[in-house]
Amino acid sequence: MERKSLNLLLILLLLILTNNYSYGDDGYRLWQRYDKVQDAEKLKNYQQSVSELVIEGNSPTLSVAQKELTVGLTGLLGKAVPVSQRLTQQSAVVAGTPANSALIASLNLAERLNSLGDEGYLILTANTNGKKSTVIAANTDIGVLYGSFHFLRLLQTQQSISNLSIASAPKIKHRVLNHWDNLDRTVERGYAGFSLWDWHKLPDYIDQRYIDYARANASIGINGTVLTNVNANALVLTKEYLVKVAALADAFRPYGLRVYLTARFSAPIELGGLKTADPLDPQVQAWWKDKTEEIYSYVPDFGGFLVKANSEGQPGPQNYGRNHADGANMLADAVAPRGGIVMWRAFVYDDKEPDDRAKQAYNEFKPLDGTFRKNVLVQVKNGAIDFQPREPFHPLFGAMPQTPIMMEFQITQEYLGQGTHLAYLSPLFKEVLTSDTYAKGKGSTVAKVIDGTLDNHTLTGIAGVSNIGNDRNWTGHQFGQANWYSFGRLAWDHTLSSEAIADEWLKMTFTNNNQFVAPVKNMMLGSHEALVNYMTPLGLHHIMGWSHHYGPGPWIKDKHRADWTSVYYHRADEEGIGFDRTATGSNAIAQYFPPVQKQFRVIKKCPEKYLLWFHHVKWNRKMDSGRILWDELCHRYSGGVDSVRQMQQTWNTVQGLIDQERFDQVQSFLKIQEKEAKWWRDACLLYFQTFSKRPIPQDLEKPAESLDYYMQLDPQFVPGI
Ligand code: BDP
Repeated sequence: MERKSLNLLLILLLLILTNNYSYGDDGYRLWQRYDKVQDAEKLKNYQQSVSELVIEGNSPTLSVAQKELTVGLTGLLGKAVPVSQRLTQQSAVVAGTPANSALIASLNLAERLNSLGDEGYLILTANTNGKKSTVIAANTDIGVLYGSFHFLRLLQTQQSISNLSIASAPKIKHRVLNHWDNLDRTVERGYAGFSLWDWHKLPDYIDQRYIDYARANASIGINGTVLTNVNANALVLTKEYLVKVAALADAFRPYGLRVYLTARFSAPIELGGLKTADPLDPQVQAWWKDKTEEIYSYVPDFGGFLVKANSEGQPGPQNYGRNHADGANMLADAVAPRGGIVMWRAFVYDDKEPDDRAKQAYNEFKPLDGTFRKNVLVQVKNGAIDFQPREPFHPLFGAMPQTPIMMEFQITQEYLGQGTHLAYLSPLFKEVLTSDTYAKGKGSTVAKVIDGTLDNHTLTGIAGVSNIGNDRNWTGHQFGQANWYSFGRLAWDHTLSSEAIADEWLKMTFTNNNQFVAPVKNMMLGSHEALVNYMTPLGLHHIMGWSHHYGPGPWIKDKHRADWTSVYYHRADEEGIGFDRTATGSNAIAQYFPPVQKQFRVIKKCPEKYLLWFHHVKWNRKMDSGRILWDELCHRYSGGVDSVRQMQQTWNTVQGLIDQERFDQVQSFLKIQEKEAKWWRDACLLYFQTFSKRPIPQDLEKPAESLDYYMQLDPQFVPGI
């Protein structure tokens, strides 16, 4: 190489090394970045507090814990951290269980560890063999791994590690991602590329992504993954696919991540050649038992099945005159000998037009309380319609005390702007979890139903429909990562605040610089409400585009199912708007416990955020603001757009505080979000105006186009269908 080009190369290298942000960052590393701590004082303190890493014992999980700690600490401290099997220095990090580590055993932690179960851990500053150490102790290796991630988080978020006394254990047992991934790698309602699972190359090729996926999940305590779509393909239960499933399970196992599959109810017919899939038919039962045994022969710790049955055309026990419990129990019996579980979904509605779809799950499931096997969880969506931007909590929470009820949230933003809108979902999750069902009097929150404390269940679960795909940054939108993250953190501990979760996520994912963290956290915390305002304010719901659910479609009507149309839900007419779910209407309200009914029953008392969910309200009704309903609706829609513009401004102020690549992407996506927020506002207001026949208030921005224009928009090839 010529001297001149060598010089140029050196200068380039120097530039890269001296300026952290001159090269791009594509978001692949999620919140596990482990870059050197920037604050000099804290860095010094950490360097002094961590001299070596001592992990006694040996197991696949301990070795991934060791690897994570080594890579993490080396990166964060900017110096190599020696690993040792024996304690040699002051200020070591000692990780292990009393069973595999003499050092940990010598600390007599049994009493403190006892209450922490199989997955909990302690992080303590302790005296080990006369040396001051940081101890990560647990009953099991997986607890050690979880504790290791927690310890790394302390450094990533620049907290003190001097006098630690942390005890943590998950409040919910099964913390599961639901992938709606198809075997052809398309993802139903997925907006981040194709499925991570490269079935074609499995089992022989183990993509590093599988490992990084498992690491990310373990770092937030997610311990289960349902690999396949609830609209299931029976083929995944064939030998050809089971060997592939086994390869994924092997890759995930060290990280405590168990694999589950969706079971297509008609599989005994499709794969087994039987004439029926009747759950009470002995041959069908035997088929599932054999099939389950076969699955366990490939995946010895297979978690069990997730089932969507008799919903949206999926086969199920009702095809044979049986009920959901008959179906669930048959599968539960098949997996029970191996400790498996069945997650039976309550998202059901049949093909007859109901007087109110919101009532169907409750009507079908409540009478079955007490008839499910012990290893069945009924998985209930957070609201009774369908993952809308905002829904009141599902009335099934608290209504089936004898049955473990599992929460299903949707992390992927099917109804919340899909791939490009920044909507931080922790506030939505928290709003549902903290709702009071009054099932056993005041304080019977949804969280207590699902963590088992309300009705004394030890089998507990929470699921999140994944937003992960093979996009380099995993979730399409950089801020989609925050929703995956917050789902995991809340699944572990639902008492965490949205603010605390956003704070740690931002620090780990971007920077600890408060000039960045403070405004962006604020922006995140308001983002869900902003979206509700520009899409479905005041309790409106299900008014999006037909089938792909992209963009506004309040005019959707006359389709083959009324309860898939928008007019069925908003019921706008010349008098007013909203779905009367009180006694004068569908009376869905009666499915709630009386104190909840009381909150929603009369228009005057009903919180405005749920108003049009429960009531048909006159256009000229006075609202809390003093405006009439129509004007309030206009203000909400406009306010939503304004909030997005505010988000754009906030984001523009942080340029230069983080890498340019992620900054640019978020900035571009916010532009799309603003464009689409306006689209929602203009289309909805123009359409509803045909009923209200009132002007849009003077002080508000006027729609850019005509109603016809919006109604004729017909986006093609929307992802995720
Ligand atoms: C709806 C989705 C559909 C899912 C269904 C479900 O549009 O793709 O299959 O939920 O949860 O919201 O089963």
